[in-house]
Amino acid sequence: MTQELAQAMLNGSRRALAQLLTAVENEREGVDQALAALFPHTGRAWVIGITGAPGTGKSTLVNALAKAYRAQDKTVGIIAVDPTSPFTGGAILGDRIRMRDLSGDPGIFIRSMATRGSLGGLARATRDAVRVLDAGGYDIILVETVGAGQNEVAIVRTAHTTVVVEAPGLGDEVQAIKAGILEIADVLVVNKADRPGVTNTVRALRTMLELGHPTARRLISHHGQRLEVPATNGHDAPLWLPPIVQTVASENKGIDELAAAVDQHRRHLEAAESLDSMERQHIEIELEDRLRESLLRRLLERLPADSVQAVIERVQARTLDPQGAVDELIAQAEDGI
Ligand SMILES: Nc1nc2c(ncn2[C@@H]2O[C@H](COP(=O)(O)OP(=O)(O)OP(=O)(O)O)[C@@H](O)[C@H]2O)c(=O)[nH]1
Ligand SMILES: [Mg+2]
Repeated sequence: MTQELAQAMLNGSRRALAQLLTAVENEREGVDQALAALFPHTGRAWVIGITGAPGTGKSTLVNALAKAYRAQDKTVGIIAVDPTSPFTGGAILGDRIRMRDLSGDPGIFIRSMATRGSLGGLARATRDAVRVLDAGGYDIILVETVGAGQNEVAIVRTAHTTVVVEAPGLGDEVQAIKAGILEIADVLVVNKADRPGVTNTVRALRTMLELGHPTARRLISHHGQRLEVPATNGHDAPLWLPPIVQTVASENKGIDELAAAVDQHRRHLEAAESLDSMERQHIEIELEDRLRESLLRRLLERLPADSVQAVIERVQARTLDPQGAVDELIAQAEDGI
């Protein structure tokens, strides 16, 4: 059934695309075969991750950026990932309303996704959803996630360009270091630049960026003058220092500059021939994730129903150590894996 959906989507059916995304989100039976059929058609889209603290304006920015790409005649797929409970649903409803003005355009496809299971499940669903849109022929794929710990790391494993969104006056600068979110930024956005405190936020971010990239610029002394030269990564490819772009997403200000910065990052990766190694790294991480997930599932399927509970009790009673418990569970399922 999903195989036919895959074919219908490749033939341009929007309805089939929507159904496939639902199948991915719900891990429906047969979805793996559909994804396998689509896989040869992937690898063309440029995937942009948009992450940042709640309320910084990510959805508004995604909306504005999508319009800018449409003006360049590029088609755009949007995935808004909501890691919160599916029962609150507030954020998604808000996103739907904010992005409503995009919805009549056949060159745009928007999908919100919520976690139902683990964070790992969400990362997998997001990756697969990106693939579906990629195979569907969308030129640009925008993935919005709330920067809340491990989420933004998952996005980096999917995105070519990661945009980190900050806003003035939230003490976000401090949050950013705590979450290590700056380290994953290819482009930094200070949105809500119409609000007071913008210059402070930009200055704080710039300082932190330079601290975080101590090799990004080298100061050399040349005939008594201090010269700044770009450092290299050892292969004579210049390092990328994330630009800081100021935007007012709600007024469409700074959006073309943001699109230009993303484009520059893309050209940087292409010129430095880093794209191949980036893709190889993404694949390696993905295979490791999938392997871990598959092996665990197989192991659990082969164990008697109460064996995990039984070892938990023994560990709690200190009659078995945790690694011993793992060895024992594996031994019980040995012939199965
Ligand atoms: N003043 C101002 N308000 C903005 C700007 N951009 C967005 N907003 C407003 O900020 C609020 C939050 O915007 P969203 O786009 O929903 O923010 P978000 O980061 O997607 O929020 P979550 O998905 O809930 O984390 C909305 O009321 C927007 O209208 C801006 O540039 N300036
Ligand atoms: Mg949002």
